[in-house]
Amino acid sequence: MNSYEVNFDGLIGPTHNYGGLSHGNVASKGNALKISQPREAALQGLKKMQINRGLGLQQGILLPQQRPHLPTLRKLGFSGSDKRIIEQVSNSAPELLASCYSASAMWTANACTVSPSADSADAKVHFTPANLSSMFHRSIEHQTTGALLRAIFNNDAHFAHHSALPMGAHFGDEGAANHSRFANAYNQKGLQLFVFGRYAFRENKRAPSKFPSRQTYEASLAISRLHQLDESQVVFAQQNPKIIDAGAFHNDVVSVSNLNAFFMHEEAFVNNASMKAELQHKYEALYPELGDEPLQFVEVPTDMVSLESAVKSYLFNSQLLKLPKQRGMTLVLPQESRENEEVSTYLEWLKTQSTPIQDIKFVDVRQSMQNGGGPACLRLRVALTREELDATNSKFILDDGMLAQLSSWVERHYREKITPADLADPSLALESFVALDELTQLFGLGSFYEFQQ
Ligand code: SUG
Repeated sequence: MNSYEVNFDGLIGPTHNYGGLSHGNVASKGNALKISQPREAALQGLKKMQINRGLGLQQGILLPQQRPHLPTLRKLGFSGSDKRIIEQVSNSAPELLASCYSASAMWTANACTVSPSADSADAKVHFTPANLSSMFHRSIEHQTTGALLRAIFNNDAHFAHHSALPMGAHFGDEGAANHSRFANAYNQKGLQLFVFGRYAFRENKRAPSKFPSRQTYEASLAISRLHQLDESQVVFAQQNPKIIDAGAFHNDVVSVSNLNAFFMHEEAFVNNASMKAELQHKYEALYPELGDEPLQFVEVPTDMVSLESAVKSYLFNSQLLKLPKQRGMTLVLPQESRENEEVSTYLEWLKTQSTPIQDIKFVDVRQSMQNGGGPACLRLRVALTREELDATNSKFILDDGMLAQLSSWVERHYREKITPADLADPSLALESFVALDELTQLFGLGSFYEFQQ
């Protein structure tokens, strides 16, 4: 094998909590102020990484960010020692606490957009951290994300790093969660699908009415320019406003792809038929030798799975994996899909059909799910050639030894529970920094976090 899709999962940070911070994310709002279980959350995440590694895949990892993020609170006018800042904020602006404590960087599908070297004019892998400008607690992620990506993909001959797009509503960008790539192999030229929720500079275009649409067309277009993609290899499609209003705040809540397969809800896009036709047409032009219908659409009709069930179960927020030597693909779903009657009936039916999805597995990531993050949210896909994988910082490609060390690190440092009131306790901040300091040593990162500088 000489090319890989490496999944980089987010290591769930020690301050994982339910802040109810994301308007339009049904689970985040529904579980607001619940007691969280950070230790369990992180172990669930590590277990998922271990299972996928056990399937014969390369498994990468991205680290949690410094939380609470005191530099943000300082920017907002709070001053003094760390302890004093936390006390001031909890007394005078408690609404800021959960945002600055959020472990939301765990959802690495929102870390950045990645374009593989096979697609970019300069033959490099391109990374643009997502500005996540729609949600305050997420808008403070991109700088550390960029620094982490540079530390992992630290080789100018192979990797090109961009800054996040300008902040603000016009260029709202949520990264790989709204981006899919289709190709015959990871190291062959492919087709990139950019999905957006609204136009920022054009009037009278359809947009959701109830919930925010986080990604703009203009942001997607800017990423495709930065990544030096050819027009013949990109498609832009608008997500159905109705589905955003039903709670699908990212496109990966209603579709997932891998290689030549696209698993999607029939109401996912404004104009399914024209989007599919454009994808098929451009894909055929890329691979004329493949003959008719080289792209395989597995489209789920509303009368089999309603929008409500799709959003509740996170059926589509699954990992569609091509395992070594496997003919078809494996769909790794959140266990909530099995618990939803409509979805489990659909999955039983799907098993009897001839589609690229040959196998179905379930994982328990319930702690993340309760904040609206399923198996697919927890991972960033990076397609790499063998040479690029060799040029990647090997500490971040997991082996059994590192997985065991990380589990032990979690067991030693994480609280079993966090209540909303615990965020006012400065010792939680201290514990988190002690844990992160040890983590940077495990990964040989030096003084990476602001509190270490
Ligand atoms: O941005 N939830 C995240 C979930 C992100 C899921 N990612 C993808 N679909 N790719 C979000 O809404 C909730 C945090 C809280 O309420 O505490 C949160 O940020």
